[in-house]
Amino acid sequence: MFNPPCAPHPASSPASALEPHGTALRATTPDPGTSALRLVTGRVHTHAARRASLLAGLLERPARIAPKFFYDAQGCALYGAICELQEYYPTRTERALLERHRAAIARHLPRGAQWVDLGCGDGSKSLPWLAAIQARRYVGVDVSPTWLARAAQAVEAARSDIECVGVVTDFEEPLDLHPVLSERPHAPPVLFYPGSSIGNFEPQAAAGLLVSFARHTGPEGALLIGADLVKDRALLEAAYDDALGVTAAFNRNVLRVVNRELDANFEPRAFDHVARYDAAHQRIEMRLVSRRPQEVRLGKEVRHFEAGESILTEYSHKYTVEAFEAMLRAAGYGQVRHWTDPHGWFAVFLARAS
Ligand code: AVJ
Repeated sequence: MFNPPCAPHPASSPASALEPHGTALRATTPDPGTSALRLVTGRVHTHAARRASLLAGLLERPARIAPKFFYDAQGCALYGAICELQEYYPTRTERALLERHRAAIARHLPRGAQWVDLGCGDGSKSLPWLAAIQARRYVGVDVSPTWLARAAQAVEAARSDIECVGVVTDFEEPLDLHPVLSERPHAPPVLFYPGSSIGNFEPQAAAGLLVSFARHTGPEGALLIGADLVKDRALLEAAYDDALGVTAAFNRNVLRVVNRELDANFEPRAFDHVARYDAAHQRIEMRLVSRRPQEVRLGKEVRHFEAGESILTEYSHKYTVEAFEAMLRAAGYGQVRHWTDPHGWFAVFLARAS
């Protein structure tokens, strides 16, 4: 799971448009009404593969649902609301951090770069940077063609001279942007990965993702990445279990996605939203906990849930500056800078080969 597709993003796109095509990237042209966006289809799961992985997770003990399934249209709307909540500090803290230090950060970024917006959503987080570093090309990367087209429209509205390419790819698959990036060999890639979405990955997978980033940025490029920092349990748990219940609705909504994807009959109200901070693993663990013994049909399967039995829906790992810097160095980045907010709640890192 990369970045929430919608600013985060409606995950499911019409299957026909997304049939994987071996590993080669395949160019498709979106409907002309949108933009001069060139759309390239990367590694995407077929609908059948998506359903199979969803079913397999639910039949496991304990059951689990991958966070990418949060982001249907309703999930995107709820995530957008989460980002505006008082308790959910990451979005506004990162935004203020990037605004405050944009000039200092841009000084360390290559000019005339390809700006690679990982999990771009509507592209809004990237717009100020395209000018700041005179980017030559915008490469949106997302699981949803709909969001890619929206991001391209926003970019073209801001910078009509910039080339836009959209790559549809599922972030559960290894990232392979080399064919697209090598089309502009003289424009070093700057990979932009905000929002602490790396937190959804377990440590080994996160380390693997950073290695793949380092392979893509190469000797001339750079990675600009946001990471939420370890802090007081009460602050963290409030951010994932807000008083209004928006995060609870976001979490329960995934059961509606499952009902659609698997012809299931989950009753979202029959599950409690629980968000706990696990200090040993330095992560928020979000779960849906069965309020009573219940049978749930999952297509042809039936899954029994005991009262109190949980479904894991998301990990959100938190980092210390030292630990995250060490992860970037271990991934091959020789030069790492970081900026934090006055509270020390969130950090952005700029990593380069040397
Ligand atoms: C989009 C994955 C960064 O983990 O903080 C927000 C998603 N989950 N509230 C996060 C989320 C619950 C968010 N990320």
